[in-house]
Amino acid sequence: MAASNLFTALPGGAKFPLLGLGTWQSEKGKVRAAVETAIECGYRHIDAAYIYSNEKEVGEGIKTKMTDGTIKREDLFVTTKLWLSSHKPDKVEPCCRESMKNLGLDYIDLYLIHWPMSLVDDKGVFPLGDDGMLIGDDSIDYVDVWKSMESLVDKGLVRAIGVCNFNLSQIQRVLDLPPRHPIANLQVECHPLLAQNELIELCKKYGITVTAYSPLGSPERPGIRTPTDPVLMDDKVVLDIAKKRGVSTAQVLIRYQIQRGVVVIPKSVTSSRIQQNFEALNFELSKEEMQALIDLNRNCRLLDFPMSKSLKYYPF
Ligand code: NDP
Ligand code: 1BO
Repeated sequence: MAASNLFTALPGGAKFPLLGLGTWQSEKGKVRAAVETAIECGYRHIDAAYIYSNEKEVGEGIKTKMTDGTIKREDLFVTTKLWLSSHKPDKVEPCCRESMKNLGLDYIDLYLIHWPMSLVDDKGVFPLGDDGMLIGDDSIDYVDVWKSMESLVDKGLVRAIGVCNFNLSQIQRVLDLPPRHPIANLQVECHPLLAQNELIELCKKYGITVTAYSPLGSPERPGIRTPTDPVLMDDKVVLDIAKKRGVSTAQVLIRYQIQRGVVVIPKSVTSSRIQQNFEALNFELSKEEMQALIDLNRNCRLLDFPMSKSLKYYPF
């Protein structure tokens, strides 16, 4: 049976596909084909970011599939993200416009603040000090960045806005602003070892959709590994469910999010995996299997962006 997309809804009612293709660390020479394969399989949601430095190639993949008639612009949901060195009020719109140009799009479906911290804007996109830590601009408050994001909606450049990597109190501060445009989405690391129950509960209360990043445990994530680091796709509980069902552990991890109503964006540049991951839309985990995955939660964060730990507003 061919898989077909499932959707959640953004606050304004726009359809938001529960499964999307991640593109962080997708090599420039591979990501165009990955996007094309994904769209051919049925994906209608692509997750990009300015800092991934591959938006242009992502855009080429999108363009090919629009030109050959596989999709129309309105069939596709594209997310991208504002980088931290573009948080000043006069830098937000240019960064957004650059992403639009890179992607070849005249609007973005969902534009996210990538992190709550800000970086200085005169030393490149990754300004590192002698201590190897990122150089922040502590004069910028993410609440003001949010206000700049709202003006992008007013101008029609983006359809919805949201945040990534904000903690509970940071989300609450944005919610406490006089109502203008809603927080449409929170994108955070999320998988059975880091279920994010509190954040999801808060988001549910305020109608904010949640996207799970690194849903497969991000095996390519940068940083030093120790032998005790968990390998999510090799977890025994996940393996047992996969074996019993005749699916892959990646499919179990993707399906777990879909059944929680959480949007999920596994990254792959491998055609067979892109297809396989999409087929997670095709089966259902039982109540007992879901409970076994829920019971794995131990607040284990795999990505903590260590070189930003000394910055004001570091969220974790
Ligand atoms: P994932 O958890 O999605 O894991 C991706 C890795 O798993 C790649 O190495 C990929 O290999 C491999 N893989 C994919 N499918 C399968 C499969 N079926 N079987 C075995 N291996 C598989 O990691 P990411 O950290 O990339 O997270 C996903 C996306 O979330 C990112 O790409 C990005 O779009 C977003 N993200 C956002 C962040 C934020 O701060 N907002 C932070 C981190 C991620 P291969 O490609 O070689 O097939
Ligand atoms: C620093 C970028 C993390 C992936 O979104």
